[in-house]
Amino acid sequence: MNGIPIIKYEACMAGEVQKPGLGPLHTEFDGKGYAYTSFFVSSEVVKWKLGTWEVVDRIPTYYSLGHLSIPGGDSKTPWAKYLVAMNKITKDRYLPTGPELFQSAQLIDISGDKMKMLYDFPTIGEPHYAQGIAADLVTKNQVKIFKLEENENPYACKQEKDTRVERKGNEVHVYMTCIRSHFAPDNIEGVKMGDVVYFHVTNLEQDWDTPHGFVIKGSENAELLIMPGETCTLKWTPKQTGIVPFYCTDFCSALHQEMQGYVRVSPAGSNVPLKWGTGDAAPAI
Ligand SMILES: [Cu+2]
Repeated sequence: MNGIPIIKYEACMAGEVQKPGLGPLHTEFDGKGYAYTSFFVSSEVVKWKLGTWEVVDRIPTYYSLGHLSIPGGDSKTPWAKYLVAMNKITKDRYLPTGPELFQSAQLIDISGDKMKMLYDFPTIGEPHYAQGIAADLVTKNQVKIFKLEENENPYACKQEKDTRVERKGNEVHVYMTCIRSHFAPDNIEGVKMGDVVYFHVTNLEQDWDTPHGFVIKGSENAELLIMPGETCTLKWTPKQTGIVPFYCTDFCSALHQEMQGYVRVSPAGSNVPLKWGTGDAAPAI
């Protein structure tokens, strides 16, 4: 049809499971010769054998079972110990939460001949074709930090003493660092109305799970979330004169709340020179 070949149903059918249940929805395989099909209308998982097409086991689930997931179930070698049944509706199962109630997922042991219900838990939605994989595929390959010495971002600042603020016409470039629990510089003046400010922020941390956030009050586009060893840039156009705070937006330590600083914005055409620093070196404001 329209150039697409249509294969006859009988020509591609290996077998048919007779009267397995109502509303077959999704089938996953265990790599041991069995298939598991979810039944949307009769709310059950049905296990059947490839080749003989006979039903060998069935287990009820909560209402309107949708998709199933066997970790690795779409590969040649599934980790076929568990199956997760994802249900679309779970009336009366959990505490009321307003007009919409939670859906649920159920963990089923499929390691033996008989399926065993192990656990059920509330969840949101019913993911279609959700995949599970063995944890060590992720844990042994995960990135924990970006090495600072390999940071080739042209706006990177790899040590605090190199932080600076540079003017190029009406562009102001702030080369900034962050580390628990301060920004450098954290006091900046000499920015004027009509300037466009670029904050190039390098996270100096080389520890796992120590991102820092960066945003300035009135920022209209985004905030930054900077991973250890990474440099990110935020563009900001001041809207009015005065003192404008910037701050870390990602909880990073007990002193996270102190992780902030200020930019003084002067009137257009004023001759306030660029100054920057931290602590004692900060310009008086
Ligand atoms: Cu913080």
